[in-house]
Amino acid sequence: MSARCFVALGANLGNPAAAVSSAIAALRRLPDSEFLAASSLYQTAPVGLKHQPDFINAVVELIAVPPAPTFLDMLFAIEADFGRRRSVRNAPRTLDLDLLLYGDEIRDDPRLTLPHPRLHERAFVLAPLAEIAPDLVIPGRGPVSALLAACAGQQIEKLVAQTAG
Ligand code: PH2
Ligand code: MG
Ligand code: MG
Repeated sequence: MSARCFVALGANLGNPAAAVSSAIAALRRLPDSEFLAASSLYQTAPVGLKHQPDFINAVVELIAVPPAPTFLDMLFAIEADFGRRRSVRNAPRTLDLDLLLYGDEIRDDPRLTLPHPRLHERAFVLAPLAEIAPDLVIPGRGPVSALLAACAGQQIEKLVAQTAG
């Protein structure tokens, strides 16, 4: 069994652009999965708790072989490697990895809700997702492009990739 997955990355402590870039590299190296694409990095205003630093966000696409709960554990292990300490909900973080979609699986259990329950209302997820999968339709929610259009007003800025030399 395998599934086309999308994972959202977010960070707003330390050097968040470096953290997100090296987390993308860690996702490329994940066993039992095939890395397909990474979006640009985006600088985004915090949603939820307002008085915290801007975030760096991105989304990656991969094919995962492990079942969704096992794959989620692999994401949590990467968060832990990046020094993530869990405190209050929506607190600043060194690295957050959210499983957005695992194929077209729909589930709602205490550990894992699929599709991610807030992805459809967050420009910081929808913009990088639309960049790498413009024709994607979110099960139960609709086309990613229409969802993103409905999020106008949320402050996000695509960062231009720095080229060496
Ligand atoms: N993550 C949150 C809450 N708010 N805001 C932005 N801009 N980016 C995030 O990644 C983010 C957030 C909870 O995980
Ligand atoms: Mg999150
Ligand atoms: Mg999370």
